[in-house]
Amino acid sequence: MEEGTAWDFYKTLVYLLKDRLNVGWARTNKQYKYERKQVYYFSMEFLIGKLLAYYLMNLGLTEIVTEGLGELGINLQDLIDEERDAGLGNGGLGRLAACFLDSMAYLQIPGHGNGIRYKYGLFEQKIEQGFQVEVPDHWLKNGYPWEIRKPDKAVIVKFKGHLRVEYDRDRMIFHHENYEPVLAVPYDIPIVAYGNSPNVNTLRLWGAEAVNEEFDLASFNQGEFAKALSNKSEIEAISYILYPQDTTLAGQELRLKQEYFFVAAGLGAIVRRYKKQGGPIECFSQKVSVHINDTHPAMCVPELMRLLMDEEGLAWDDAWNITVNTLSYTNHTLLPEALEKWPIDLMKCTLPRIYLIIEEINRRFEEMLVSKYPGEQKLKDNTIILRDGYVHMANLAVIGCHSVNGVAKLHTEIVKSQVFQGFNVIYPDKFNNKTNGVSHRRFLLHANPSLAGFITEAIGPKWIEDPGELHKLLELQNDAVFLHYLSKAKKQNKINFAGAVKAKFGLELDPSSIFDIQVKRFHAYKRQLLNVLKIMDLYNRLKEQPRLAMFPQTFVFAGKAAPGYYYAKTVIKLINTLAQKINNDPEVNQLIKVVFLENFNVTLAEKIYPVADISEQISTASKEASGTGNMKFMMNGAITLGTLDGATVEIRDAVGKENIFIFGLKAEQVIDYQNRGAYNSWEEYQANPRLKRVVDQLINNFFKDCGNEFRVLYDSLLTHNDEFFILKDFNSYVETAAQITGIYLDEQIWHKKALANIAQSGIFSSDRAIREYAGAIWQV
Ligand code: B1H
Repeated sequence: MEEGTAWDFYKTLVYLLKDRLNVGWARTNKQYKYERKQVYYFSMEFLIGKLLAYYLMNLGLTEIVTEGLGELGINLQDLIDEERDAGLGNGGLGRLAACFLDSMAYLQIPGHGNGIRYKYGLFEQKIEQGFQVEVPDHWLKNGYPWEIRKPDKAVIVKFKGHLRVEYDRDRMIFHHENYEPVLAVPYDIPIVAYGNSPNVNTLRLWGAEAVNEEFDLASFNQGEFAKALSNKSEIEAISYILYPQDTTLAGQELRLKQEYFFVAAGLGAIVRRYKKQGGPIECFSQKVSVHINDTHPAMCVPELMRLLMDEEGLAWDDAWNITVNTLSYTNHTLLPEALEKWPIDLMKCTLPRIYLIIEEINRRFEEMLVSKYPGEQKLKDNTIILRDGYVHMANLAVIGCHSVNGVAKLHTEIVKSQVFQGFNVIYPDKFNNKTNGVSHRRFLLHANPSLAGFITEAIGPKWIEDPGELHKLLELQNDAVFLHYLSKAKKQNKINFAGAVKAKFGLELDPSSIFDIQVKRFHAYKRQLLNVLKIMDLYNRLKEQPRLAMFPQTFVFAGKAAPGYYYAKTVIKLINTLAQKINNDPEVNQLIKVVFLENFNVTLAEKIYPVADISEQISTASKEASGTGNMKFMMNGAITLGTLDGATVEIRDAVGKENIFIFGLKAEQVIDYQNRGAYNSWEEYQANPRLKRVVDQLINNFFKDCGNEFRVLYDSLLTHNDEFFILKDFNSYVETAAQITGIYLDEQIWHKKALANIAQSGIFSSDRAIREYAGAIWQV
């Protein structure tokens, strides 16, 4: 290979591909142009990861490109490695949005993504001396060849300023004056579906810029003109960085601006496009669906009202009907710290017109309550938008959307019976369930080619387009040869993975050990700490009985903690400290190993799911809305060790209880304990010597030189009464973990269970989820 770096070649290859895609992209857009209803998926996060290798596979070009490059002395894999992993999301919510785009393109639904082009994605995680260290993710540094900047489609978004009201007979006209204009510039990324003549859909990400000379400044007056060119850095800060809190809100002004920024830019462009195509505004909701991914884009409600009234001249009631019929909302969490609320004063000053509309929505809603549910104070407190000095965004979303869905059956039930209990009385028909799904083409076909190859050999390639076909694998449950292939694929994946870990971290993994894996964001409710206590207990027992009969096990962890989340970061440190201790202890390290893999992202995830034997899904029941990692593991033939939480309940229903290992409190028990205040963690601790020992080891110099480092964890369990029932579930977890590893001794039985998991995973494809959204919510 001469001249040019791998990066140059990578970029050239992407440009060539984009050229080739342009025909399909234009054709898709044209096809979508007339008549058909358009779906816009609004999300603060799109965790798309790397695209090149996946798109080559989707286009059926991998082989020919490999050969062609080979003739030039270039290795395709080297170019694939050059791509930056686009980490514009925190975790499940962002990756779900990416899988949904994938499936919409595949199903030929005119589905467009709408989000923010963050200059910095989710931080990169380094582990130094066992601690998480955050490094900025400057992913755009060398440019991003997949995106296409569209300056001609830029729009102005207005912040702050004040309103001047003018009366035109019975109509009020609002003039937004002295505002701070921000230029929203769209960057389009192609979403390339699998297949012969694939659709190419679009992910549109908006970047914030100071209004510049290129833009039509004629539309500004003198004062605005000066302002338009000033505070450049303050303006560009809007699309500077993704907030790294998963399931915790960041109540800052900048975050509020981010939310309004991509909502206003996106909706503005949609209305403009609709009108350009000659659509009468009265029919808008018949031709456009806007879906909001959690409440982060909930300002779609007042912003669409503003567009329809202030810009299109509609009256309130007509605008309201169109708005509600256009919008739909997915709730992704019930954790109180994640339910968005904005201080009224902040919103009033940052978005004066939007606030005014919210106030009017709230006023009319209260009026309805008074006439339909007189005197029902509890109902009112539970549902009104403006309360205690805050704007409650979930209430705004429920009132302003025609559909509200949860992301797993259990979650939807809890949504209806707890958080939105009041709304379920007022609008019972709005609520529905859409269990999450994941792209089986990305996380099985692409991520695990050896397993995918054996599947295709056995049942043909139809499963790629129709994952329900995976059912056919059930006929092979007693086919020793096929079970052997399954085992072979897993083993080979593990060998390759161990090689990569050895090369990168110098750590020796045993590919014939059981790979027991927990990868996800670090959060108290996900209970990585419970897993650690289990491993500590195993260590203790091995030290006491070195001949303890057990199959060798490798415990793998990966995931990021929010930079300000002290508890979660301490759990990461604990895992690394435990890993040091165990991996360097010759008395146990032939039997158990602990690994923390740094910087969990989509790229690493694709390598991890295919090597898992055991999938740890151990959240406190009722806390994990759905989970999607659970589905990715299952598809790759891992067996779940988990609680009955989120979509894991549905995984159990699909595979049957003999093919999954369930332990712990059920959601209703957790909720009941909480309601009665009846849990006492101290009693659990006192009653169980094995448990008491591991808890004490957090603070008694079991970890040398760690001082009081893990005291915060100890205190959370005892002083603060173990909010997430770790001690309560410890016993059944340890027992169930022992059962599952016991099964591994018989390969045949194990792989039969693995096969059942793969075979039943079709319903967890995002194709199924998107079909449900398209049919029941978007009506496309
Ligand atoms: C999920 C979030 C989330 N739920 C706030 N909520 C955020 C909330 O930046 N923020 O402010 C970011 C993310 N993420 C996850 O969504 C759930 O915890 C998972 O259980 C679920 O599978 C996933 C997709 O539905």
